[in-house]
Amino acid sequence: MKNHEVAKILLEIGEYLDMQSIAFKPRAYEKVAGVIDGLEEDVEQIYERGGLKALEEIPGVGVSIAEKIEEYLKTGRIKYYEELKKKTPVDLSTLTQVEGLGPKKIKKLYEKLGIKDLDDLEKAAKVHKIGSLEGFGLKSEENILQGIEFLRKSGGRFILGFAMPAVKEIEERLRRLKEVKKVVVAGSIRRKKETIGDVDILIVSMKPKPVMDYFTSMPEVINVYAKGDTKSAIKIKNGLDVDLRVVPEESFGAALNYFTGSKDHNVSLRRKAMEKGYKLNEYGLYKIKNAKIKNQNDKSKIKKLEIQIAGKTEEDLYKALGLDYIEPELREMTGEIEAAYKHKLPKLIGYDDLKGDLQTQSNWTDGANSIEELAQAALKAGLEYIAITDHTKRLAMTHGLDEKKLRRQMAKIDKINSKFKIQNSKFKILKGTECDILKDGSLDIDDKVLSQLDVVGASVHSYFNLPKEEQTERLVRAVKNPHVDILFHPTGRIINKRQAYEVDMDEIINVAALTGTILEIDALPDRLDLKDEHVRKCVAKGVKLAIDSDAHSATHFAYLEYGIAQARRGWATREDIINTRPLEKMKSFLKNSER
Ligand code: DGT
Ligand code: CA
Ligand code: CA
Ligand code: ZN
Repeated sequence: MKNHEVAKILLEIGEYLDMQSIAFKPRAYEKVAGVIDGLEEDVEQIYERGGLKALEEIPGVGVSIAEKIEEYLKTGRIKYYEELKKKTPVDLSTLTQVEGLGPKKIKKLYEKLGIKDLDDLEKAAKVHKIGSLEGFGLKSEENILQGIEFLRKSGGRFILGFAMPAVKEIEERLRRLKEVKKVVVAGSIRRKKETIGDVDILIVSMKPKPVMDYFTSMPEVINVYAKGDTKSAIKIKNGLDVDLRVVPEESFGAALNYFTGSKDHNVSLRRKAMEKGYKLNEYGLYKIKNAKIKNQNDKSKIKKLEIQIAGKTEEDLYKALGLDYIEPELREMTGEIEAAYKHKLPKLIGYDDLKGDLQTQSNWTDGANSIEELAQAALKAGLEYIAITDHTKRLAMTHGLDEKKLRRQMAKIDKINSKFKIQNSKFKILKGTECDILKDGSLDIDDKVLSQLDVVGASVHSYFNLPKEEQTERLVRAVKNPHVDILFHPTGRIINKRQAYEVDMDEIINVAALTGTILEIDALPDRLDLKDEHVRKCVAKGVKLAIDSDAHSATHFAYLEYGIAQARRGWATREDIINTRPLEKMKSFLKNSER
């Protein structure tokens, strides 16, 4: 289908004409572009069917535009467009997406400052070259910078945990519509990938029209790409694209499976189906039968009949393919299909399995809440214990604790714990630390105090750029330290912001296997450090893991869900995660692992 490419070029021609302050014509091009983008039939087919004449029958298309479309269909280019582009060689389609920038302004920015693309624009705005330009001003410079940030964000991938509140809200609202029978969010969201490209929602509905009307006119919609009876696509205010598809009830499982992906997993399932002589698509799993059919002349013909044998649910689909059910988090083509065939898939840790949280920061350092408030919130979130692990003194900007303050905090925790006991609650606060790992791998707090704590976590917050060998040695030394129970956020990455430091994770995992040191999955949505592949290696080597919220506020316990998702993506079971154990069992595990 060539409609979109053609429309895009026509739109740009209009914009180039607008730059030259030509009257009326730009608007005509813009309109035609809109019409062609919305055509049901492919312009190429229209042209093949009736030539120039047929093109001219498209509303708004005159001879001159028809000839340009013909030229494009024949040669793949439009000379007129290329000449316009040569005169003002800028990345027009991107620049016009920046709020407040129209063709005329873009022309001025090019002529006065040589700005051709988003990077140029950002550089110029940052050094205030734009604010002093006639017709711009400081306010519009600021708007431009904000527009760029927004664009960059929406162009890139979104962090799952940060995008989910908006997604859940839409899902809930759809669920409440009386015309909607079933709603489920599929795609990378269902697989719980760290980052998502867009949102894929499936619904079952007997009356899709009002659902689509509602969906495309929700208050957060800023663009409607498509609206139809079975498929609509929108962009919402935060930059996320959301696809909505209506699927038939009897195909629901097959559609859910198809739109959950991953693509590679789908391809492999389809191959599996073919090996069995079946056919799999997003409507179902089909057996193909040859049937004799008589035509009008009473001659019999062989016709292939497709009979649906599965696909109403995902479970029946996997079963019919001879596979155990594969959880969405595993559908990344890393051996899950073979394991499902051999009944060797792990029983993954469940979303309700955590009993405690071993990394939280209070307002003794950079957390927002008091120890007590954190404990209350954790209790409410269904946990039985948390460790308070405030930063240590080297992290001066967080007011990190020294030995003296740590001792005071321990006394305070004892007090709060006895209060919990008085209230007849079994909830327990553990004394802990997120002890800073110094440049040479030694720790920031003396051994005597460390030995009095219930949970010693250690982590790197400085010297991210050491050579790989040195960084690895530094971490190995910390892992080998007999006081260290858990290595917190082991690679230090922050998704979309900071690369992991250079470190040999295989070596760290090997050493942790020997020392019995626990590695952490940090559940903050932009950390999720360890990555799934690291988790999987830990599981394979018997290295135990902790899933911690790294809470800096009482609301952050909700993020534990994403840490669990990460563990599941790494094929971890409940036994692999130490804080699935009740308090006493978890504590005795920590003691035993002490060397
Ligand atoms: P994303 O959006 O980049 O985070 O990743 P996904 O996995 O959500 O991908 P998306 O939104 O492009 O498509 C949703 C699912 O639809 C995808 O996981 C698998 C299925 N799908 C899409 N295109 C194809 C395709 O060309 N072939 C197959 N087999 N499946 C596809
Ligand atoms: Ca998607
Ligand atoms: Ca999609
Ligand atoms: Zn930290």
